[in-house]
Amino acid sequence: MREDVETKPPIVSEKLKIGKPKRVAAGIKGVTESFKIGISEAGFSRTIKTMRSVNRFDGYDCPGCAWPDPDGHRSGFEFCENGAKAFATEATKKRLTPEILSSKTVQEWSHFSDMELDKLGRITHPMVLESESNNYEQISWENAFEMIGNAVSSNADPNENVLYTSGRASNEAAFLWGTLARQIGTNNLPDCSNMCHESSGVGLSSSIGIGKGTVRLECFDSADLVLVIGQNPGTNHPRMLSALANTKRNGGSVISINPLMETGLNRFKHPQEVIRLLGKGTPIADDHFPVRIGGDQALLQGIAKVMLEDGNLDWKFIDEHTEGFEDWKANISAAVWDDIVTQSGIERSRIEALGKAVSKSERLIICWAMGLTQHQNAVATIQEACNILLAGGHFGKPGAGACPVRGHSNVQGDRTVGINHHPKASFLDACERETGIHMPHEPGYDTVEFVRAARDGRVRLFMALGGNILSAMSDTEEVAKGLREIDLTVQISTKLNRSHLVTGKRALILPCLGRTEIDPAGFVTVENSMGVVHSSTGRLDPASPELLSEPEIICNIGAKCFPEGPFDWLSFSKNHDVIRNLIQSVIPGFSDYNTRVRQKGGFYLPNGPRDGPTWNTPSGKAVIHSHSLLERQIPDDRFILMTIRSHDQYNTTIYGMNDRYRGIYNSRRIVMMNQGDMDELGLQPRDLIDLTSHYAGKEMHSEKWKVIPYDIPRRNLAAYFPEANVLVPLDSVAKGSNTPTSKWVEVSIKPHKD
Ligand SMILES: Nc1nc2c(c(=O)[nH]1)N[C@H]1C(S)=C(S)[C@@H](COP(=O)(O)OP(=O)(O)OC[C@H]3O[C@@H](n4cnc5c(=O)[nH]c(N)nc54)[C@H](O)[C@@H]3O)O[C@H]1N2
Ligand SMILES: Nc1nc2c(c(=O)[nH]1)N[C@H]1C(S)=C(S)[C@@H](COP(=O)(O)OP(=O)(O)OC[C@H]3O[C@@H](n4cnc5c(=O)[nH]c(N)nc54)[C@H](O)[C@@H]3O)O[C@H]1N2
Ligand SMILES: [Mo]
Repeated sequence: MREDVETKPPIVSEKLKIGKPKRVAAGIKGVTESFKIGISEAGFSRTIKTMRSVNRFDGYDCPGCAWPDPDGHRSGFEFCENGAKAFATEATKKRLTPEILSSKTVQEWSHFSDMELDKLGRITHPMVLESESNNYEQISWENAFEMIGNAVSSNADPNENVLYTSGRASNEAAFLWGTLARQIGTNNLPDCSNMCHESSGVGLSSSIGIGKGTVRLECFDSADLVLVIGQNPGTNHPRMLSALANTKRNGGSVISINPLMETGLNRFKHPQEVIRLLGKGTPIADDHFPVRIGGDQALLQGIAKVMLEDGNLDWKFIDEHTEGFEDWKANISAAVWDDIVTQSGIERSRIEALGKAVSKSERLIICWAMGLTQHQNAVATIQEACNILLAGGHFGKPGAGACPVRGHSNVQGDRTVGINHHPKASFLDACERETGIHMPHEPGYDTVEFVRAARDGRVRLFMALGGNILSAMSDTEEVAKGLREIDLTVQISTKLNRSHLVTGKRALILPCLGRTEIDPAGFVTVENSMGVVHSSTGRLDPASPELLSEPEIICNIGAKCFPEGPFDWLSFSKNHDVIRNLIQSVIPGFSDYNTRVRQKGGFYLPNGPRDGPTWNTPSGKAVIHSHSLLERQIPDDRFILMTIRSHDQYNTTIYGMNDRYRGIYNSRRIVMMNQGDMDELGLQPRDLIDLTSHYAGKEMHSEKWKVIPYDIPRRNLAAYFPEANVLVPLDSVAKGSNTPTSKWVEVSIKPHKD
């Protein structure tokens, strides 16, 4: 089906410029960049208006990331450079009208780069791609909903329907989306979380009884030690640097564990504290451990070894609150230093010093993101981190705890309100009671299982509430194969991306309001990375009068699929308060939802390990899990590649071609390599190489990457996603969470020959 539509962005020759990585994050440059980007895309007055309201108590929730806002005082401008880019890309004045979109075939559009597609602007009207056509055409909302209703009723097996969610969807939209899937009769609810923090959810749930972090923002003020593992906050969670600066100011230490020394962790100038802008900025990390890719489990076991030898543990806490300690102690004692040092790439004496600091800490926070979650042993590694926190008694007190730093601004909320392919029976029972809809209990597909099912011809309808499954998922070609097998693919979205071009036999685009825009049904709500539920109110005029809110789109689909009831879909379409009343009756923790969410800053959801500590586990205690290290044999000619974000992208949305903090300009098709490895292979900066990934006998190829020298451990490489997703094998996943191993791709390298 339209096999000639390009699944990947074109390879163009760019003039790559290599500079020095930046030593200081944010500062004046961060502020000027923010305004420059905003004003160029959205215009002066819209930029000022929106930037004044972002993350304010009565403003809109920045779609840039899930980092929380202060509970108390907030400055006039609570923004960061990347929040500004996220705003500008949505509030842009450019419009992708039906005339423009239909003027080219999907094949022609597919030769545009991802950045060029995004820069076409906001989609203004519902559009359809008919099976015999290569051009999208305008369709009425009514006919579009009808088409979906017919598709659902003609699919004999409910499991032929799949509903994907990207983590920007509000609680209201997500709750309705999950309900729609279940009324269709399936739990096929893959979501971006499957590719993101699923490993954290799985690991933490079984260790501490909740799949979420256990710290509040103010904990950073009183922590005496914060470990930042596998995370690049300077680019991806810039407002986190303020919290880390507070830790430092109050005498605490920050330690970075990352193959790369990321900008922002060295020095940070708060963009909102103008007085400080001219100074040198706050130094953040006291120490940096350049762990080898995938070496964290070993490093954490090394730290645990030192803690156990020191004996400076919280014995009372261990006794009262945990199980599994003795097994863990035996397991860690048996771990061999040679393996720990080889896998982590860090000398024993350095690990011992780190272990001592951790063992001495009275209030320890461990933060992590994709550097831990996207590995084969991700769940085990996260549980090792949790073990360290449990052994030191770092739960249920201020200044301490687990802090998985979420990505998409409402990915955590979506999970809370039911976007889950294996929901709990208690949730389904409550849903059934309150909606009258019979709820299926059989687990559904996650993203990997969806791709397999689609590829094997077992999916007939795919609908996406935002996102870009084609480019975000591993193994781009397999995803394309899968999507092309499907009868109808539907994208509810704001901007065009490659998932609108590589489609099912027929395809629909349903354009929706964004966060920044006025929604006649009222504000929506989201949950940040620390479990605070709060409101988000758009203030800008919608990009087009045709746009509908996500909840209204979902309600109309529901009404067309199930006109006979028992659920009165349309009664939820015009007032978001009504949806919140329903959520409140189904999900614990949301009592007085509509009242409490109108209070300044919203409200915290209950969190046993943080508030008690109490543990919602089968035994009522936190579980210390023991794991062995993976045994890995990497052939001599192979490298380990991690796929990461540049400073100029939001996942698959490419804002620009620079990675300013890393000193890489004007190209994204680069591979960062240690100078020693380049010398050994006789490679010069900018030389073109071809990459082949290897997994379980399968090889995947990608050509023409420019190599650049970078301060990265030997035999480790870094490249940007989504371009590098063609190299990540579908079957290479984290054990227990099924998350693609985007940070561990075994590759071999050849110089490119024309
Ligand atoms: N501006 C901007 N903000 C974003 C996003 C964006 O794309 N752009 N995306 C959002 C989303 S959805 C998410 S999930 C977050 C992602 O936030 P991050 O997790 O910070 O994003 P990545 O670029 O994937 O960076 C992973 C970091 O882990 C390190 N790393 C890789 N492998 C390993 C390893 O084996 N061990 C250790 N210790 N470190 C490793 C890399 O060097 C890198 O610094 O950001 C969110 N915020
Ligand atoms: N190799 C590799 N792959 C990865 C990762 C990695 O580190 N390496 N990271 C993974 C992670 S952490 C994540 S979270 C996923 C992200 O996966 P996704 O969430 O699927 O992808 P995004 O790029 O965030 O989706 C962007 C699209 O969302 C739509 N959109 C934007 N705003 C709105 C809105 O308000 N409403 C609606 N309905 N649509 C909107 C626009 O059309 C835009 O093009 O990617 C994963 N893929
Ligand atoms: Mo993410």
